[in-house]
Parts: sequence; C-alpha cells; structure tokens
Amino acid sequence: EAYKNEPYRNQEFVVNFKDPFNAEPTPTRLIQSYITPTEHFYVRNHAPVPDIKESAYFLRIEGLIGKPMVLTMDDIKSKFEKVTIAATLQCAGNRRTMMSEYKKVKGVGWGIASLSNGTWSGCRLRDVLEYCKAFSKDSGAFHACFWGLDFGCPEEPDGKPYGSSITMEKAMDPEGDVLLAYEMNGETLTRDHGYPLRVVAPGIIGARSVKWLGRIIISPYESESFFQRRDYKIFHSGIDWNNITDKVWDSTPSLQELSIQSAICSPAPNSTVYLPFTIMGYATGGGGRKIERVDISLDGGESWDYAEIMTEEKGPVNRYWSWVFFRYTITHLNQLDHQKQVPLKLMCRAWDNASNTQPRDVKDIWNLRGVMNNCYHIVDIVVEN
Ligand code: MTE
Ligand code: MO
Repeated sequence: EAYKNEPYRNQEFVVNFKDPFNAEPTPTRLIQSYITPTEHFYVRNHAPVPDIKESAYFLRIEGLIGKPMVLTMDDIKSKFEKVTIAATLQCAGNRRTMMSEYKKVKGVGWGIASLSNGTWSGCRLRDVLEYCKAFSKDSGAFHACFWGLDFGCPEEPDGKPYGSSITMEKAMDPEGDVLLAYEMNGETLTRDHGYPLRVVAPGIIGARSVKWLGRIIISPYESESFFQRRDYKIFHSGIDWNNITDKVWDSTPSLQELSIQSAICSPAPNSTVYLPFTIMGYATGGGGRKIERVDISLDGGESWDYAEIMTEEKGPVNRYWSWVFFRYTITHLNQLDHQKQVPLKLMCRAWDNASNTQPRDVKDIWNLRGVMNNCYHIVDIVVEN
C-alpha cells in the first residue's frame, strides 16, 4: 500500500528489490554513455518515494547556526550561485552479491552497476551554510546532518526518515564540491533521484547524498540515523552477527570516502567470444583521486597489460569526481593457432594518483554488511576460433 505511488521506471533495469525500489542498469547499458542517462541511473531507495510539491516544499537549516532558516526552492534558486559539476555516485553496496557468494552478507544484493555518472546543478552547500552563519569547527560544529523526507523505511521503526551526515570539513571545503542539487543531467531532478532537492557529496559513498532533503542540522555529532550508526561500516572478517556488539558498532567509523574501484562490463561472464574482441569497463578513484592506470590480465592475474583509458577527466588535482571508461582489444591469441577454444580468466584492477590499487581477493575484505567490495573483478570467458 505504501508503495502505490511510485514513479514510472524503465523496463531495462535489473531490479534487485522492488519495494523499496533498488535497481541497476545492465553492465552493457552502463558503459554506453559516459554521462548516464537519467532513466538508466541506478536507484537506491530505502522507503516509498515521497510525492513533493515544489510550492509546498521548504528546507530547514538548524543546529549550530547563527541564523537558523527555512528556505523555499525559490530562495535556493535565487539567493545562491548556480553551479554544475559532473560526479559519479556509487553505492557502498556495489558488488555486494559477489561478496555474498564467497560468504553470505546481509543487505540488498547488487551486481557491478550500482554506480552511475551524472551532471548535477544546484547551489553549493557551503554557500548556504555561510549564509546561515554556520558555526566553525572551533565552536564544535563538526558534522552536517541531513534528513530526507522519505518516511517508512523498516530500519527506522520510530518513524524517522532516511538520514546521514558528512563532516563539516567536507561540507565547507571550497574544493569539496558538495552541492544541494535541483537538476540532474540538465533537467529538473526526477522523483526517484530526490526531487525537488538533494545533496550531492562527490567522492564519498552514495549513502551520504541524501535525497528529498528536508532538514540540515549542524551538530557536534554524526547523524543519529540508523544509516550512519548501524549500517555502512566496515569490520574485519571475523565479525559476524553472533559476535557483534554495540561497542564494535559505536567504535567503528562510518564510511565516508570511497575506495578505488573498477569492473569489466563487457564481455559478460561465461560468454563465448570470437576474435577480435574488446574488454570494456569502468574505473573510479575514491575521494576525487585520479585514475592513473587500469591493468588487464587474461590469465587470472599471472601477467598484466595496460588497458587504454578512453575518457580522461581533466579536473583540478584531487577533484576527479567522475569515473573513467577503459578498453583493451585482443586481436590474436597464440593458443588459438592450435586449439579451437581457449578459456580466459579476465581480471582488471585500477591504480590512482596515490598508488592505491584494489585488493586481489574478496576473502581479504569480506565484511558483515558487504560494503566496499572492490577486489579484482574476474570474468571467465571462452574464446572460440
Ligand atoms: N536519500 C534518501 N532520502 N533516502 C534514501 O533511501 N539512499 C542513499 C542516498 N540518498 C537514500 C538517499 C543511498 S544508499 C544511495 S547509494 C544514493 O542515495 C543513491 O542515489 P540515487 O538513487 O540517486 O542513485
Ligand atoms: Mo547506497
């Protein structure tokens, strides 16, 4: 019943969960365009999509603020400079299904496509917070907490909407590019993506980019939301549902910056291909770090070669908010000279400008919530003559 007023969605989505709606594009669709068309942009909801009238909408800004305020959409559009950035959003649960295949985790399953790249227009969060005279860190203002207007997620039984927070450092950083966005890909935000106003916090996990933004509270503490305190945290692999304690939850930092990630979107796992063929995929650095290199292996990680990075973002240092696409073409395989079929174990791994790369094995990073799975992506294929 709560889900009877959901927006229309395109039929090509891979739906991981229906109510609340959780869907990702197919891997081949994902790499068809560098800016993901809105209708194919992954959707991660925790509750029914609210139906908000722009004329009835307002944003409250309160907490450690010199001038607490209630702003309308008109205020937001007219009082603050409009800026546009391109940024990839990625759910911390991207590639969770694969982690679950190794050892079961709790959470909605996701393939390799719970991320997308969009352009976002709106005002800078920083400008709004300065306008409202937000306190400085010296006065104890450490976190910008966001509450959505989507009520009814099962994780918040006492009726709180979805919520999350980021640090004031990120919120106020002139180079942090945190926006309150009202447009996506040049058009008014759609309902699924947070109409009429959402946070876009580039470089950090998607969970912090709160949609249908209703309230900003500047606070000495992180958001009290379930999604800040009891989700989106990463433990060592010995922690499971039998031995986890409140102390472990509370002492584990909540995830903010994304780590480095890459995956092969084509060819598909277990497919048969013919020469010549091209391996294609995406790579993204967390925290605005630049992807310097993507390596490809055809033999399960025994040997590596350079992939070609096709789409190079030219950003100021450490503001590489968008993914890159890569490709690697195979025109000849020696084994095919005397064999009809050759099985290949394709792997990719990316490197960023801090020389971070991805972990090899999922078992080294397995964690209870199944978050931040960024191990080498493996695709088994057969090449046929
Ligand atoms: N904001 C609200 N209000 N409610 C939500 O369920 N989901 C978060 C975040 N913001 C969510 C939200 C999560 S976990 C992710 S990954 C991103 O939104 C997804 O953004 P998208 O649906 O626009 O792709
Ligand atoms: Mo997410």
